[in-house]
Amino acid sequence: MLVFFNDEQALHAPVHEIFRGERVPCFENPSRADFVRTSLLARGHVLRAPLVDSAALLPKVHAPRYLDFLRTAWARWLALDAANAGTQPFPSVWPVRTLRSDVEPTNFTARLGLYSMDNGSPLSPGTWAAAKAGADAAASAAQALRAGTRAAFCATRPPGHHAGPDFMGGYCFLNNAAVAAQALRDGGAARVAVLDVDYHHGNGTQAIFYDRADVLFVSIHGDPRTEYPFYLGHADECGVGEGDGFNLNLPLAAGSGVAAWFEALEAACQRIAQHQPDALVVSLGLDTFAGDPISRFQLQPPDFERLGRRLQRLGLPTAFILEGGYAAAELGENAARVIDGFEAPA
Ligand code: OKP
Ligand code: ZN
Repeated sequence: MLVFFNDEQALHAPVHEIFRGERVPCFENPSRADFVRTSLLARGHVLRAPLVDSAALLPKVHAPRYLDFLRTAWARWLALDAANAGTQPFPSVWPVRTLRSDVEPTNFTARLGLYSMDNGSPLSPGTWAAAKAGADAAASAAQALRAGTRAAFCATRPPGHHAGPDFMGGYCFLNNAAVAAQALRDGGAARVAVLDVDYHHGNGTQAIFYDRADVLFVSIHGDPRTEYPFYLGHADECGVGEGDGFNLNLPLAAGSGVAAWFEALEAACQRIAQHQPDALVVSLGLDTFAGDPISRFQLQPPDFERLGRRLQRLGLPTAFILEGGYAAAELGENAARVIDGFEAPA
């Protein structure tokens, strides 16, 4: 399978995040990509650097003022105080209901809150470069599919599916899956489907395409009543306006077993086939793995092969975009298994 890997990912390396009120080492860190790289190389895959610039695509899925903020955030953080070089900014105030988000404050922390859904997405000096390279990989995958390649895998980090039209969140900054879907549309695909199998609901991707019928969004995830991102991902979210009927959420109770998960996958695949898309984008979170430290589904390594085989049966040009998966040492193996299943003889 065509695999994109970008070295810039390592430039996004925040040191700690807040977990239960305490600073803990970041779950989403460069070692994740290292394990994926090692595993894929060991299986004989060739890793290619992204070759498409996503700059023109980004404003089609994100608001310009958000992109401006993200691109300049670290420089502005340093401009506040040179000593900030060794510290991480966190938001501390958010424009929730009744507060205004149309007027952009000049205060840095206030802007950070305006453009964040949580305090769990720390910035580091290379965050923009890493996120941009991931979006470039997604655009590269779309271009390859357009040129007739059956499938491509983007070993991207940081992940993207929580990043919405104008906000970061859940370790995500630029929505790589949305970039791929938009690039496929721009390249002539009349209809695209995004299947999000990350443990966490892809609220950002859902929001970006919620009013559109051309991009179907289908997600299998932990029930947001108990699982991040909590405030989106319920079964009654079906789309709005022209997009009504083009959003399908399949939440499962935290702790759900493998059989329930594959039943949901079957429902997801049937809805996707009915959409008759020209291409499929898979938000491939591997945090459904039983050993994931922050998630509660029970998939085992062979189940990732089964997932790959089922997706292969859809018969669609497919772009895999890596999202979550925090059992880092097993991440490479599980990613490789999805590819193996997809490439297994039918
Ligand atoms: C991102 B992706 C643990 C807090 C959890 C949010 C989870 C983001 C998951 N310290 N923070 O969907 O895998
Ligand atoms: Zn996740």
